[in-house]
Amino acid sequence: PTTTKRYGARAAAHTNPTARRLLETMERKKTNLCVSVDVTKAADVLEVVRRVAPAVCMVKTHIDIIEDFTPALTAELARLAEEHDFVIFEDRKFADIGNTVSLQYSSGVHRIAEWSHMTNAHPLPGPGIITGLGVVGKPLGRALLLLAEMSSAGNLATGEYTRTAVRMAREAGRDWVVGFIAMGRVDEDGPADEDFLVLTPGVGLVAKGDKLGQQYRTPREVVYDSGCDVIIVGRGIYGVQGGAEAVLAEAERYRAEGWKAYEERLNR
Ligand code: S5P
Repeated sequence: PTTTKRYGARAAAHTNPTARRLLETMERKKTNLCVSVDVTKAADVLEVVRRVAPAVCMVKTHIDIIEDFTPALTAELARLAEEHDFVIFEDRKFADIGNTVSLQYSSGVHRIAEWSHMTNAHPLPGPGIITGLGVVGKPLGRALLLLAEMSSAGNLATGEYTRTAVRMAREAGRDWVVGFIAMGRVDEDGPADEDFLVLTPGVGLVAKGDKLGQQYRTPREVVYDSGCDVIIVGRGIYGVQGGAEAVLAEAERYRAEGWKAYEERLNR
């Protein structure tokens, strides 16, 4: 059902403020591209983000890989998100019991809940992980995604595991669990008025994979064939040869491909 609706129309009907903001941004900037900024120096993170900002609806971080982390980095990311109109997604992949994840989300050096609009969790520990993160994130208007599927070869998130993830999201409610990391429309069996976001990593226009099990599909395969909402691209963009200029050009190329596939999906 969601695959035939415009992002803007979906925004208007959504009850979660972060999901609404993301969908509005996608419509306004004409982009379903999330850039995954997996570099290990604060200055390099900010350089990539400043470059790709015009082309993205979302920036995804792994804050625990930064070697010179200080709160100034996340403050600047938050400022850039306002200036350039994108959502920040800390790809933390929480995977512990409710009490522990609520501490990991709110505290430590990174204080993820303070600056990251969206984060994600493995459904593995059961619904307590969703509740535990919700205690922290819900009052702040944040949003949670569940990892229902993964892009890497041999992963265990398939079949009944995936179906249970979707059921857990439905039971938690879309004012907190707004969607999934998945490779396709895992929510297809839902009612017509249901709206989950599907964000999909493992996207590349050149490489087919890496040496560690990552598997890539094109933006068209992900958005048109599989009906996903957001493409997540890391090394395909920040790893491109040719310096800073090339990074924006490559982001713009993925943005154009992803948007074209979305427009074609609407007119199918
Ligand atoms: O199943 C997954 C889930 C995620 S969030 N597969 C993934 O690759 N990711 C993340 O997406 C991964 O942690 C990395 O940050 C990004 C993909 O990076 P790329 O360089 O392979 O595009």
